[in-house]
Amino acid sequence: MAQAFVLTGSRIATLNEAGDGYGLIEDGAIVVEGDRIEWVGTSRDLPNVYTDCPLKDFGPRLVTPALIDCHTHIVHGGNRAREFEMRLNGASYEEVARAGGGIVSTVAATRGASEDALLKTALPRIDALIAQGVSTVEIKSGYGLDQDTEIKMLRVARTLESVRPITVVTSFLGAHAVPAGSEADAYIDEVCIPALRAAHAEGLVDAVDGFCEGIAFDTPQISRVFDVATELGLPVKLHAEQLSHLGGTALAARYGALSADHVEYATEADAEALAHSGTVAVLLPGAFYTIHETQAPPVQAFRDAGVAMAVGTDWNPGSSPLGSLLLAMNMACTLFRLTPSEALAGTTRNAARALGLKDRGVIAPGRRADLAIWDVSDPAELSYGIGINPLHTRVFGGDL
Ligand code: DI6
Ligand code: FE
Repeated sequence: MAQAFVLTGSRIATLNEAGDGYGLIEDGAIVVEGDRIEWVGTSRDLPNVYTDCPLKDFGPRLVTPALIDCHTHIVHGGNRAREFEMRLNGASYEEVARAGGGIVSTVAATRGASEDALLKTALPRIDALIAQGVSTVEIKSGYGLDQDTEIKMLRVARTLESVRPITVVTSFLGAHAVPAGSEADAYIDEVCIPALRAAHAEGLVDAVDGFCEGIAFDTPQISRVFDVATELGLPVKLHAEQLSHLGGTALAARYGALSADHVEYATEADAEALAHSGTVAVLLPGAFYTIHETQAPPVQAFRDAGVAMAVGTDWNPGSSPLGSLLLAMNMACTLFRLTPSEALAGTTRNAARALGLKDRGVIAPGRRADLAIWDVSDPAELSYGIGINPLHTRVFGGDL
């Protein structure tokens, strides 16, 4: 096991539950042993037992938990820049769709790409997130919509964790869209659910997701997928109330989902349901921005009900080609009126909760030593900057 060391000299935002939301410690010290945090506090209170440990003084910088992107689709083939240009040249969504655009085009590109090709295009995306201090990333399937390709996507997600210093958490998203030529109910029963069983049997699935929306699946169809997830002992999460109110958020709460994501059209009653089930509301400002949505999530209702809020990039080739979790934090503040403290909690403590991970997301004894050291003094600078990356050093599992 690597020798213990003491990280000193900096301001620490522990993001623990208590205090001002940041859990700030001035002139703090963190004792790291192996891949865990042993102790955290002020330098003057460092216990004698650690005084012989090597010091690593990062000076007047800010230390936070490493960031967690709890909602991405970074494994996919092709890109949708052409349809972006078509739309800006006045083409309607229908004309784009008729030209083969939309999720359908990404499905075709993903089906046609080899596992190696998908890995090759995903590596720069995961490297971009690592460069911003991300240590844990959730990656979904959902662009195969057939068993072989859904499994191919999840294998690539697992491979990413073996070739990069990062934790990958996978979500099966077979219920993402109805493939061309298929009927929704038949697709759920004859393709999606068998693919979920096969992917689970191969150890590729950490959670099960779905897209509950008029252009995707209704609550009865999502329920059939969630019933199988429950039978397999897998947690669930749901893209819910993104474009309309279909009852997805309430459904997610009924299943005790880890998270309900997008939730622009969630109601106060939905917020109460999420609070009761302990489900995290994952805010995805990148999609809201890209599709020019006007209905912001009911952030004040989530606050009033005590719903934990997380923030993710939703990095996908269509509705959110957003490659920066720091920019997602800025957008969550500017577009959804989150405070900088809520935005940072949304990419650390609450993002860990949205993934069901209890061993990270705050700086506290026993948690993973996943840390980010920033060239800033005020934690608000992390959300304040637009397209600015002040990362100085990322510590992954205790490794500098
Ligand atoms: N919601 C979205 O915004 C994306 N998927 C989903 O469930 C759209 C994905 C795409 O446009 O490729
Ligand atoms: Fe998404």
